[in-house]
Amino acid sequence: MADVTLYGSDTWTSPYVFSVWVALQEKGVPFEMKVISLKNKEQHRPDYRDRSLTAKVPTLVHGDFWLSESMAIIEYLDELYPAPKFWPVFPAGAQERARARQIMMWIRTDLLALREERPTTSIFYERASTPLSAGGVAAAEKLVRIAGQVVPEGASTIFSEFTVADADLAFMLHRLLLNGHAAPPRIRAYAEGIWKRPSVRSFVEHERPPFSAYG
Ligand SMILES: N[C@@H](CCC(=O)N[C@@H](CS)C(=O)NCC(=O)O)C(=O)O
Repeated sequence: MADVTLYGSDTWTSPYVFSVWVALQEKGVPFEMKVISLKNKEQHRPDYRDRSLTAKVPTLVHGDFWLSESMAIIEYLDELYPAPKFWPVFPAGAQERARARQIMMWIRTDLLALREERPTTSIFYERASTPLSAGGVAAAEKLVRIAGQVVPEGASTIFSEFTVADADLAFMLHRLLLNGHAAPPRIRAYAEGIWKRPSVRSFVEHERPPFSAYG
């Protein structure tokens, strides 16, 4: 039996669960996946709420240690299953690692209008049907500009190897791409390349309940 359990949502739409899932898949460690219904407020059940602290997904359980917040989980997993035996979450080199963390934290804290107007349900369920607001357009432009700066010309990853920062950036870019928004060809090619990775596909293609189940 795996001694690591990951809690996610039953709709498989959380970008934060996605990020942890990719890290676990890439590390190749066994883990058990458990899903809860956010629509049914299962995150607020006292047994889950009190152990996760934040009452959110993802939450990782390792033995009797419960941890939520995707960045904290990913950093913990990287210490639990370190390189070189396991795939490293972050690139080699202090500045590259700092850049990866910068990108991941930025993706988690900025571009609110884009996240609201092109929610992850528009990736996995029905596409968005309303145009972006001025704020959404500004967020989309910022995303594309920054992707253009951090992904080198002709490269398929931000750093010399794939990292979770690529998974996060490609996920955010797919809010645009799958909803019919234009992106420079090399940014589209980058995001679509990352989207083909088996660790990413296994989340993207995971079975989901019907759209009405999302809450
Ligand atoms: N900063 C957190 C965000 C986690 C988060 O917002 N998870 C959402 C699902 S995408 C959630 O659990 N929502 C339920 C709620 O807020 O009640 C992380 O990086 O893990």
